[in-house]
Amino acid sequence: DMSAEEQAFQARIDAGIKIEAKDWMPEAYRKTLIRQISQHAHSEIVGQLPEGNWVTRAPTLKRKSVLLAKIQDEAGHGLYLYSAAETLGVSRDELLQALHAGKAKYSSIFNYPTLSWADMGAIGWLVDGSAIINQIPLCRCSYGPYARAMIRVCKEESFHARQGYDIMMSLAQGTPEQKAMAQDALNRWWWPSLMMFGPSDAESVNSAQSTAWRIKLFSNDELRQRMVDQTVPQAEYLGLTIPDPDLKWNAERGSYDFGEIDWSEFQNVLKGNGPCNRERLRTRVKAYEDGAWFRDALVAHADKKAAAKAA
Ligand code: FAQ
Repeated sequence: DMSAEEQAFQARIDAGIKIEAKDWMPEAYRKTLIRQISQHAHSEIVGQLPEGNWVTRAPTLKRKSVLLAKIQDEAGHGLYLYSAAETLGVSRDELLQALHAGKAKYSSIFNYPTLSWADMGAIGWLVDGSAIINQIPLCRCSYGPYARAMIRVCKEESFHARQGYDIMMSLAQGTPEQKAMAQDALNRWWWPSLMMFGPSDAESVNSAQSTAWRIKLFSNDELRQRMVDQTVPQAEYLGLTIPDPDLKWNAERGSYDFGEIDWSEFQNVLKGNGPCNRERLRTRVKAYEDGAWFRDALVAHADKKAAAKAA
């Protein structure tokens, strides 16, 4: 049973009116958004680490500057999203504490290792490609600050996806060894990329309410299907093979059928037992601790300025 306030709120959502930070909202709506936006922010921040691994080994100066720019964009997205979460009344410190304590989630995809340069191509192509498919609808979600943040984020993500595909093109058209590297990266990143969209609709506990609130405009499975349909022709153009023997065009549906995802692997990564979970968290905690002197200095400087002004 909805209260009169809740009914009015739902009516605004149904009418496509954006909810702003100072508007009344149900506590559960606030909580859901804090959960999703902070997970998204943490994903951007932790998501810098797999690529950071290759900055010093990029094959050319140009590749290195493009990769650096991409990783800096991700830092920007993270900060942008933490600010969006803060509009809901949570502090950045609380959010970071939850991440560092291993309580907050971030995308499963960033718990996989980057073993070769080709992984920089596969991440841009498949991971940023999936992120765009998931985030374009979020530009129209009901919460104004999140929706507006997504517009800029999506523009930058499409540059990221293209730089990844460009790396894949160079490798796929290169020597047999380079082409094999590209294939190996596709083999390792394909299934984890499909897992980015979350559990199947049947298992997605948050979907019904998030859809009613227009935080989700498409289901996990719908977006996952969109990713497969978009990516298969791109793999064909590269001359690479998607590692799924069950992948097959379904003329009746006008979509590709694809094999079953290994959901036990997904659950295992969510529980903290993926190949890199511990290393990722350790790296973030160390970065935070190593930055303590700088945060202290900022506060000391601000205090000094305030004291001088008061005097
Ligand atoms: N990993 O009921 P649902 C990027 C959790 S892109 C970890 O379906 P919901 C760009 C889920 O939180 C990546 N956990 O949940 C980049 C929930 O647990 P909870 C970030 C996952 O929220 C590229 C539980 O499973 N993008 O960073 C995952 O309705 C390259 C049940 O699931 C976003 O966050 C997963 N893959 O739908 C950066 C986009 N999937 O919270 C660097 C915004 C599900 O109840 C380099 N987020 N879970 O404890 C969303 O659209 C949604 O939150 C979904 C999940 C679709 C991810």
